[in-house]
This record gives sequence, structure tokens and C-alpha cells, in this order.
Amino acid sequence: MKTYLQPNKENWDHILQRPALDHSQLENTVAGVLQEIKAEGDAAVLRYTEKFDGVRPEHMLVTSEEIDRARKSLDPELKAAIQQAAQNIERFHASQHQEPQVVETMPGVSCWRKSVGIEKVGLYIPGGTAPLFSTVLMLGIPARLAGCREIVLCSPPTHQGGIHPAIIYTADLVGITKIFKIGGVQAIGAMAYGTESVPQVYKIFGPGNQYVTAAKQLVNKAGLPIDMPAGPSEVLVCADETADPEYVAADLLSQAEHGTDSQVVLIGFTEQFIQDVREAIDRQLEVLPRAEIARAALDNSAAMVVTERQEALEMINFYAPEHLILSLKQVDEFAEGVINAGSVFLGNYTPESVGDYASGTNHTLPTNGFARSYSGVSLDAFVKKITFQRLSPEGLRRLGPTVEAMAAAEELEAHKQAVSIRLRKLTN
Ligand code: HSO
Ligand code: ZN
Repeated sequence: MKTYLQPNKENWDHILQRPALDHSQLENTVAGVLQEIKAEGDAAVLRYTEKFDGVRPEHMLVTSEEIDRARKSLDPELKAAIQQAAQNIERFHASQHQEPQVVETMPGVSCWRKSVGIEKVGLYIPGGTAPLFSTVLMLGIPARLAGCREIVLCSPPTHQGGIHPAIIYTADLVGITKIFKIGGVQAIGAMAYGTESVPQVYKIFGPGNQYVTAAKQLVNKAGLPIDMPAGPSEVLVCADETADPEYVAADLLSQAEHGTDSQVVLIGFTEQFIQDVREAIDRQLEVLPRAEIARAALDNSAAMVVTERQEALEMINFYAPEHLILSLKQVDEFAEGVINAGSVFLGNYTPESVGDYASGTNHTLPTNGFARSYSGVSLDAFVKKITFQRLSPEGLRRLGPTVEAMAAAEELEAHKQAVSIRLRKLTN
């Protein structure tokens, strides 16, 4: 992690550069796999599962016996933690529900908007060393609350042909309708096109490696919506002398341990503070199991000393972090000025980890500067909004002439007639 003393604004762009993402080389390979899955369905999915995951599962759909087994095998303490997290996430996301509001735009003219769950959605959950069952909560709960009828989940099988019990348990808990042992590009292709076993879905969500990301981008280019443009995870911590350097170090490392391409940024107000955090990082790294990953991520990272709070704020809004931790005095007042960030963590007792797992907010957030224009996943991501309108005879009498005048000016006679024909009968 390099330290910069009061860097010039002209250099912010360079200093705060994200690790470069280039999927162009993978694209051909990924496109080829997708093509085969589209053409051959399950046969191609099984072939690639065997090739990439080293196993040919007897059945791709997780059975009720497997769900029972996962439920029984999981540590009761972990189950209780997952249930607590689920409760908070459910509470927060349920509050995002909007009842239709009927608005009378003029007498006799009523308009309203209703949210309807996307009928079929697909969730991808990576496997590997750190099975992200927390992401099952973050995607599955809003999907169910939104009223999605079919919620398909794909996750790669282990060499033994199963899926981590915590993923199965959580998926069942939140009401996923079908769980498949399919990973990687195969999973994205199967959900995008549908196969004999896997239903075709209308939107795909979830994180993944560079192959999964490239596959999501390709199906998205072909017209299928996805949750968000993906990028490596990141955190920006802005801390003054009221912060504890040990806490700040721990927060930076919690993000850095995600991947070698993760990025962490620290903004402080004195050189001494930055130095204290650095020393705390070194101490904590010594006992961190994923220290190697975290060290590599720290190489992509920067610490900044600024003198003014206003400058810190400008830098934050410039960088548009996925996660923003503010450990500052008068933090609420400062936070008012934040306009670009995915999720914000206020004060000394709000580590990013609480939002990653259990406070209630969603952890699927815009990375790579997309927080300038994108929101994190919420109930909104799983619904589309249908508008309705109804006019009474009185309403049409009042509004009709406006529409007639506009239609005539656009020279769309049939549009005008659709009003006029009714107005004529109404006046008789
Ligand atoms: N920080 C990650 C989410 C996560 N952390 C899952 C732990 N598990 C991206 O927001
Ligand atoms: Zn995390």
C-alpha cells in the first residue's frame, strides 16, 4: 500500500486506478461453451461439468434427501447465525416494498404503478474454498419477497459431487425453488437458454470468477438482464483521530482477503495515523490465514493523507467506492455530503463485515466506480414496475381534446380517432 501526501487533484485518477479488467481473451472460449450449451442442453452442461469440476453428478438437481442431509449436518450454531442474518435481511428488504399509489392526475384520470416480481430468476453462487452462502441470503431473500415464482440457484459441485451444506441449507431456508449442481460458464448458459433440466430465467444474479463474469457479460450483450457490471471488491476507509488504527486495519484486511485483485483505500488526516494503521496491518497479517491474498491486494492499494474534510469528501465521491467506512467525528454531517458510494458504514462500531453478512443491507454492490450511477441489489432488482391507468367518461371529456390536438400535430390520425370516436358518443 503506497502512501501519498496531499496528492494533487490532477493525480487522483492515476492514484485511485482500479486493477485493470480484461476479459477479451476469455471471450472466445466462453462464447464457444455457451454456444454448445445452447445447442445441446444438458449433455453439454454435463460434459463441461466433468471437464472443469472433475465430476459427473448422477443428477444435477439437488434432491430433498440432500437438503435433509445438509440440514442435519450443519452446525447448530451456524444455523442459528444464518437464521438471525436472514431475519435482519428480510426485515430490511421487506421495508422496500411499495404499495401502488393511485394518483388522480386530473379529475377522472387515475394512474398507478404496481411492482411485479420477475417470474423466473437465476442466482449463481460460487463454490471453491470460501463458499459464499451469505450471497444466497442477499439474493434469495429479495427474490422471494419480490414474488419471483421460480428462483433457480446454480453452484458448482465439489469433487465428491455435492454442494457445500451451508449453501444448500441457506437456499432451502430462503425458499429457492430449484438448486442445481452446475458451476461456471455452464451454469450461466443453462440458466440463460434453459436446458432439459434447468428452467430458462429472465434475469441472472450473482458473483463469480472471470469466466462467469465473461459469460454473464455475453448473455447480457445478447439481451438478458444481469444484476450489475462486475468488478473486484473494494473498500474506502476515511478515518480521523477519533478512529482506532486497529479497527481500521482490520476493516482494510477484511476486504483485502477477498481476492488478490481487491482494492482498499485509506484516507487519513495525519501521517502518524496512516503509519499507525500500517503497523496494525502488519501485526494482523501475521496471523491471517489468507495473508498472501491480502498482501497481493494491498499492493493494488493506496493510503492518502489529506488536511481538509472537504477534500476527503471530494476524493470519496471521485472514487465512488463499493463500501465506504467513515470513522470520523460529526460523522452524520459528513455523510450528508456522500453522493457516490454503494453502502456506507458509520462510526467506530460498524465494520463492513456486518453489512457483508447480517445487519440487513445487501452486499451485492456496485464496484469499479459504478456507484456513480448504479445502486446495490435491493427488492427493486427483482421486480419490474407496471403502470396502469383508467379514465372515467368525465376524465376522457377533460383530457380528450389535449390528446386530439397532440395526435393531430404528430399527424397520427388513428390516435386522434381513438379519442374522438368515444367523445362523439359521449356527447350524444
Ligand atoms: N464483501 C463482499 C461480500 C462478502 N463478504 C461475502 C463476505 N462474504 C462483497 O461485497
Ligand atoms: Zn466481504
